[in-house]
Amino acid sequence: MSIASPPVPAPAADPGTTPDIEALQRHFDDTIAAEHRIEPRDWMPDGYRRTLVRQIAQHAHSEIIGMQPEGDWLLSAPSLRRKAILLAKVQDEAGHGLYLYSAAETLGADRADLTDKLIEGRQKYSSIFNYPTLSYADVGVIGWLVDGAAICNQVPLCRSSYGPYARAMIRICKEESFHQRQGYELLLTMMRGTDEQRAMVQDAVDRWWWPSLMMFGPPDAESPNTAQSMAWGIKRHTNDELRQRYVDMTVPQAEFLGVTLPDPELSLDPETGRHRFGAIDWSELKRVISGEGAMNRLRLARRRAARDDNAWVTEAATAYAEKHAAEKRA
Ligand code: FAQ
Repeated sequence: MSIASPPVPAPAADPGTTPDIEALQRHFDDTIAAEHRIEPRDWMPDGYRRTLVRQIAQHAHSEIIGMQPEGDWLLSAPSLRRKAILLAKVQDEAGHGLYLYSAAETLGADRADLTDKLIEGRQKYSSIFNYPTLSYADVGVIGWLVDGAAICNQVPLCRSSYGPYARAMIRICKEESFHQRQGYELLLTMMRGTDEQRAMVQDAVDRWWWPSLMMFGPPDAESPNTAQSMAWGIKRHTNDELRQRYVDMTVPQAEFLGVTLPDPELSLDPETGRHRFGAIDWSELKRVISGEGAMNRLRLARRRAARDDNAWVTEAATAYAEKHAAEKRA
């Protein structure tokens, strides 16, 4: 299904008259119902704007904080080839963060303010990045499972009703697809290696499987935002639908790889063709989201240091831009 820009312009109020909010709301509702995109210039309800800023900012923060777990292995990559691949991947995540902060800026958010909110714990980032990377197999498993979950979640966002977000997601998903393949290729290489390498991969899968299922968010019955976000066309599927899709996609990949997913209840339901899986420990997700995961403090401390240590770059760039703007005006 494609989403086009609205063919009919929103009703404009004559200068000096009070805008007709009901007409604007009707036009917004019609645009959403027709599966057309909302663009930055369009009128939108405050709740729609707030929800988008919340989700896009959280997504951007996740990409930037998400550079850390794999970034920890840049200096210890086992070969020049692996280092070059990992460098490219981590750099891509920075790019994703930038596209997403830019999308948030089209809604009137200020990027520096969003970063402050992240550092002060007033905005979230994905729970998955609060786990440590203990061996190089973790780099492969992050590519396979974490990027795999991210793709599952993000491909439908390419059809999100907000134009700048949807367009950013198209490019991000293409790059995430490369990320997943490099992770899977790394794991295939290790699985064809020594017993010790195979054990490293299995250990990493054991640690990352359940947290990757939690990336999709709380179960639908406990997800306060899903219903409204779906009505607005921001989200296209519920958390549980996407989690199920991810399990169904990943089980055959695990079999091909030769690893065991750490869930004794995992089984194929022959009637539905879908996989049943065991109960997720939701108390762990709550704990990690509330800042008590193994790596929360370190992740935010590093982000804070990066902001503070590099403030002079922002100041210099701002002064340079102001100087040139003044010269132009003169
Ligand atoms: N972690 O009502 P819902 C990546 C919060 S990028 C932390 O279901 P919603 C790429 C949620 O914000 C990964 N918090 O919320 C990469 C809400 O709190 P709030 C990030 C979570 O928004 C790979 C509350 O719980 N992807 O991996 C989590 O409708 C490798 C209630 O939840 C995105 O952000 C969680 N897992 O659905 C980078 C995708 N789950 O804000 C580097 C876009 C829920 O009300 C290396 N986001 N919460 O205070 C989404 O699709 C949605 O926002 C969901 C949550 C599905 C994450």
